[in-house]
Amino acid sequence: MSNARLIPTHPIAGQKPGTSGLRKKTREFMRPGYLENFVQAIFNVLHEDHPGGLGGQTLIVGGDGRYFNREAVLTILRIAAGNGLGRMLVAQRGILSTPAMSIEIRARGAAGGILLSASHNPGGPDADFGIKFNTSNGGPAPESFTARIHAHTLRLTEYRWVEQSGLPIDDLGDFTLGAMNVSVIDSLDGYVAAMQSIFDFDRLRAHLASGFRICFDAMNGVTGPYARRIFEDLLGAAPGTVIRSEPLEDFGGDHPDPNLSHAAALVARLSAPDAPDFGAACDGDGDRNLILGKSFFVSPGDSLAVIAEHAAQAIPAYRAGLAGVARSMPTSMAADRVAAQLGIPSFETPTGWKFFSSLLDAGRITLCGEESFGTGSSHAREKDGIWAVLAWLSILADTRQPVSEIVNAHWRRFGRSYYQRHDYEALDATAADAMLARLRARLDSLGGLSFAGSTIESAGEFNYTDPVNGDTSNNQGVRIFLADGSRAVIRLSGTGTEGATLRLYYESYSKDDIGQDCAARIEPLAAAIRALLELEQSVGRVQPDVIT
Ligand code: VG1
Ligand code: CO
Repeated sequence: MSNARLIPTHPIAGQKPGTSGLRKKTREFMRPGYLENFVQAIFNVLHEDHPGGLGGQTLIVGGDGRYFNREAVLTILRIAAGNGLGRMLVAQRGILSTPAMSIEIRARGAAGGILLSASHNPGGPDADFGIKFNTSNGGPAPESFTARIHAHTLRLTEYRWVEQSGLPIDDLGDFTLGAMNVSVIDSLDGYVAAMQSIFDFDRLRAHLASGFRICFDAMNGVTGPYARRIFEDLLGAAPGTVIRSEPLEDFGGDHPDPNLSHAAALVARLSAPDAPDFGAACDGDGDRNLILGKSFFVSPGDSLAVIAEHAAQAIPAYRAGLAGVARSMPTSMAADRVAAQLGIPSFETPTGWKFFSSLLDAGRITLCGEESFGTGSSHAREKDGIWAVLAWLSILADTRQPVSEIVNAHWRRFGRSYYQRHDYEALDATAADAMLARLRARLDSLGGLSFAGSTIESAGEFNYTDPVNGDTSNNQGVRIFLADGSRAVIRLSGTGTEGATLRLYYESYSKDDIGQDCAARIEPLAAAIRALLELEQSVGRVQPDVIT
């Protein structure tokens, strides 16, 4: 640490990580000291946990390639060297998908990783940026850890820095920065090898060679190079199978969010007369996935349930069966029904992938997922978009049926959870908070009320106690259960960067009546919730900005 400089700084308010790290407007991150403070706060926590110093520790750094990614990587390298870190592995050009980061941390025995992404949110100087710390299990740091980071941001007086110009992060190889060893590692190799160890690539290649056509939309995010290597080079899909495959700093000006609204071009392609058999997309940092058949959308809750149903049969890594399945609380209950049928436990966790980590680490679950287009397994501690696409390809190769028939067969066997999420974005935060406070104050009195053609059976906050480590996380969303088996969930987003985002989740289950229009089925429940919240009077909105 001999040549480390101590740069004076002042605490900055508001550096409190949310559902998945600290996310803010890019310009805020570019303010002098903003990124530096947060990174130093991470190192302060690491110093507390390693009183003997960080000389023996390895970290990994990379991000989804959005605007400011490179500058942030270079800043993190200099602060890491200033803090006496022994070794930093940096992804080539600073670009690494979120699931690849998780897999690399685990494979290389690193103490953790610093990941730069605002995920599915737009990139650019006037858009969004984000940073989070993943621990040695490869997963997002738990709340106990991020709370310590936040506490440090409120009392920092300096950060540590090694000045050195011309850091060659574009070329594979090693260099030193002060006393820190830096290795530039390939961004794709480790991830691709992990996928080859899970799936039967020969079988998938044969299925594609038999004329099965796919289209993968990388949405100008980080997955383009991974997808080209896997789908085109290794599995032999036709050149051009991967569209929008060039990672761009601003994702081409679009939201790299794989849902029916933002992946509209892919959705249209899957509805065209010459549509491919299977379509998929991933978000900006590669952890979310969208699954489509010909003119058919697979809702994320169904996707998790279908993968759970078929995994042991269709995917070599899960041949011995699943230990259990978990879903986030607002996610549809479809996976629970598969777990019950398989005779394995199912778990319901708060929103955010970090809550799956303890269950995965303890071997209590093999698969997990969220309604927000996240699906994953014990191979990583982040959701994994390309993994989900390969899981679906495996099921398609195994059953030799179209996507729509696989899902319909699932519904015939287990019944169907009609499901929608309605998002209201950029609301006045004070008004949104007040609306939820009024709802909370009424929760105890709602039982027995006539509601959406049924009756409210119970209403309350979701409070969670982690079954492995006993950690508690309270007030994770309001749940309203009706006597007819349907439910609604009301919560505010923890990833937004502008005002408040209200998420309203609706689920209505039918054992036998599986062919209805989803929106029509959901609407009475949605209308009743809007009325209960006095949505229009409270926040001035009726129509959601995004429906997924
Ligand atoms: C949203 C989703 C949540 C997901 C999180 C991070 O959080 O609802 O399911 O884990 O984003 O995903 P929130 O608090 O805004 O509802 V990603 O792909 O942004 O890392
Ligand atoms: Co993401």
